[in-house]
Amino acid sequence: MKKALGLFTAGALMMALAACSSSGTPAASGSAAGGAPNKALGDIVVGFAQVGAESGWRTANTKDIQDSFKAAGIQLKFSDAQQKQENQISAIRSYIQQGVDYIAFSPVVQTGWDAVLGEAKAAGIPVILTDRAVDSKDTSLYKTFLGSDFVKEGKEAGDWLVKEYEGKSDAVNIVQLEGTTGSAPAIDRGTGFADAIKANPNMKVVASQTGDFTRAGGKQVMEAFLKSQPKIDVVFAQNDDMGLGAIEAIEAAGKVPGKDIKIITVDAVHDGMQALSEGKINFIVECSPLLGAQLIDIIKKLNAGETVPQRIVTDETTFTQEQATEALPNRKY
Ligand code: GYE
Repeated sequence: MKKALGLFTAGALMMALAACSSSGTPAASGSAAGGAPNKALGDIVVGFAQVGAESGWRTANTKDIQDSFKAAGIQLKFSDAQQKQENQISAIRSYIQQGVDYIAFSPVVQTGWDAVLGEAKAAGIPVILTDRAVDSKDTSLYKTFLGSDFVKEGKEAGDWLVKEYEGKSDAVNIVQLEGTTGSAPAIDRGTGFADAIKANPNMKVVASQTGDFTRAGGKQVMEAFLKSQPKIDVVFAQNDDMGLGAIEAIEAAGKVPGKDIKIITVDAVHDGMQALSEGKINFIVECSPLLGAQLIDIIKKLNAGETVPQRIVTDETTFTQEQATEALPNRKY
């Protein structure tokens, strides 16, 4: 026992010496016991590298994050990458150079982050993934991934469709408007949807193309589909904005959205819910953009030296037309 105690004391002494030699004085870094930064909230600086402003979801997400930081009194440096990975990487490098305390970002695509995340790790800056995932094998490159289960969202969209056509064996021709190519939500929603309908040979995705999660993109791709496809029964738009663009294209082609062509979308932002309650969209799977409060919670925990789970999944629901009409007055975004 005595020997073990001696070893412990020697170890503690060595750690104290190491702290001394790296920073001059042991307390210079402000680190408390256990390595927790324990900074006053007002002294914490977080760099947030946002994807862009491509959709209603993104606008709501940006506002919620900015409002949550203001309310918590934590400093926020915010950048908009205009949907370009290279811009996000530069923003993250600049946050590293400025020596922020934490970096949070929503990766526009899944691949290609190992180098810059390695730089953040080497600089000792914890990274929090919000909303979208990266495909890095080394999970020590980030503290946690806070966001939705996109496979589940795609699956719920497909499940609704299967139920809608239950007992019918006529061909159901589906066109899919994909989100940003290579992004986690586009990949995963596509996977979940395909999985849900695969047991029904009469249901076929006859065309699938990216509309980049924008209204203009959704409209343009839908116009092309309406010209090239002889019969379209259903549109699966991987977000509301592309679905809203598709509605414009369908109406311009003299058809009735929601009736002649059924529409399923993901997000449940205000304009999507409005179109759902008007009968122009048939079903929406919710994806909550309100991640700000949870992000603040994670930062507070890390600041206090607590651990956070590697994956935090947001709670979500789905909406039929009747449910949208009921929910609309109380929606926050
Ligand atoms: O569904 C879409 C946005 O990453 C969950 O990105 C987000 C998606 C959202 O552009 O509208």
